Amino acid sequence: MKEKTVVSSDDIRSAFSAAMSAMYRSEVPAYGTLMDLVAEVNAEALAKDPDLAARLAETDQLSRISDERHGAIRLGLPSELAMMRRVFAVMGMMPVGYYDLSTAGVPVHSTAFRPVGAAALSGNPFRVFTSLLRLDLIEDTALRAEAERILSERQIFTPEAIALTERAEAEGGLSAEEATRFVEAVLETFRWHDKAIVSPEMYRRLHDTHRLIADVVSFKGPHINHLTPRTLDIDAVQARMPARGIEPKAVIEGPPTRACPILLRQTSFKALDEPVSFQGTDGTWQPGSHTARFGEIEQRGIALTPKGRALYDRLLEESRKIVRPAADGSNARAYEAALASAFATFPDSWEEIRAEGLGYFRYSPTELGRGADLSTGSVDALLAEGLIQADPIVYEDFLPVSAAGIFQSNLGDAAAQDFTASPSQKRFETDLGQSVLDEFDHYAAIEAASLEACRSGAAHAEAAE
Ligand code: OOG
Ligand code: NI
Repeated sequence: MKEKTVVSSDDIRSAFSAAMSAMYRSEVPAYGTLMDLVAEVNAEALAKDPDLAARLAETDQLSRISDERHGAIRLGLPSELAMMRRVFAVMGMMPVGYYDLSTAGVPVHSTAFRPVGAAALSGNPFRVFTSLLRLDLIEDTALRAEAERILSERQIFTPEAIALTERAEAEGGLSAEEATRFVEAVLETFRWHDKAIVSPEMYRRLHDTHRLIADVVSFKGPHINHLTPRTLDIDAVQARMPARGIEPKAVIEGPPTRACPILLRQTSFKALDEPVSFQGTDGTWQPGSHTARFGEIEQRGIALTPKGRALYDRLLEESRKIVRPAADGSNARAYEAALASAFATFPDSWEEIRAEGLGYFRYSPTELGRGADLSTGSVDALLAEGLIQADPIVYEDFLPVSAAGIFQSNLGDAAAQDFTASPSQKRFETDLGQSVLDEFDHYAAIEAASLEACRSGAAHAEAAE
C-alpha cells in the first residue's frame, strides 16, 4: 500500500480557525468591527514600542498578531462531547483543564480543547472553550426529560465530518484534499441556524428556566457563540468600543493592568439580539429573537505556578469582597480601584515573580552562555552570571471566575441562579471519553525541558541554527 502523505494537525487547525473567522465575520458584522478596532490598537501599540515589536517578531508571527486565539461552544449531550473530542483531536486540540461553572450560577461544566506543546502552540494557538450543559441541574424533571428528548433527535455533525474523522483516526491523518473537505464539513457544526427546532412555547419554558438552556436546546447545532482575537492593549480596546457603536461589558475580567502581565485579561461586547423563528404546532413559522452571540478580546500574561495561582485567587476574592462588579457598569471604577489595590501585593517584576516561584519561565543560554558549560551550577547562579536568561511562559488556559463573568454578561443579570456547587470532573471525563490534561503539569514540563536543554547543551545547538 502506498504511504499516505498527511497534512499536519497544526495546518488543519490553522485552516479551521481561518475558516471560522471568515464565517463569523460574515454572520456577525459587529465582530468585524471589533476585529478592525483590535488591528488598529495593535498597530498603535507596536508603533509606540519598537522593543515589543522586535520581541514579537522573534517569537510570534507578527503578521498574525491580531488573529483569533479562541472561540466557544456549548454542547447538549455527552455523546456530542465525545464526538467533539475526536474531531478536535484531528486538529491537534486536546482537552486541558476542568472548569465547573455551576458555582457561578451557570449550569455547565467545561474544558478547553487546545494545542499542547511549545511547537504546536506557536504553529497556531487556537483553542475552543467547550461547555456541556448540566441537564442534571434542571430541577423540573418533566422539562429535563423534554430537553433530553429534543437533543437526542438532533445530529450536530455531518456524515462527511464523521467519516473523515474516522478516516483520520484509522490512517494516522488526512491528505491535503481530505483536510480541505474536513474543515468545510466541520465548519457546519459551528454555523448559526435562524430556524429553531422547538416551538415558541417550548423556547419560553426553556428560557424561563435558564437562558443558557434555551440557547443549547433550541437549535440544530452548537453555534460558535464568540471568537476572540488577541490584543496588545485591552484597556484601549475596551475604552474605544462605544465610539465604534459596540457596547462593552462592564469590566475587564481577570487581573488589573500591570507592568508584568499575569494569566489572562478578557472583555467582550454584549451579545446581540438576533432574529430567529420558531415553528408553531400548526406548522407556521413565527418571528422571534434570541441573544447568544458576541465578540471578545484577550490579552495573555505569564502562566502561574500553583503557588502564584493561589495568590491570584486569594487577591481576586479579596477585591470582590470589597466590590462585586455590577452588570450595568455602575460600580466599574470602584471595582477597578479595589482590584488594583488588592493586587498591589502581587510582585510586579519578572525577577521577583521568578525568585518567589510564582510563575513559569523558559530558560535559554545567552550569547555568553552558549560557549560555556551549563551542566552544573544553580539556576540562580547561572542567571546571576548572565549565562542563561528566563522568559515568561504564556498562560494558554482559562479562568473560571472570568469565564463566569463572560457567560453572565451575555446572559443578562436575571440569568444568574443559584445551583448547588457540584463540580463533577469524573462525570465530565466519562462523558468526554478521556481524562482532561492538567494545565500545571504542562507548564512545568515546558520549563523543565528548557532547563534540561540548557544543561545538556542542546539549546546551544538550537540557538546556533
Ligand atoms: C464561554 C465563556 C467562557 C472565556 O473566554 O472565558 C469563555 C461561553 O460563553 O460559552 O469563553
Ligand atoms: Ni471566551
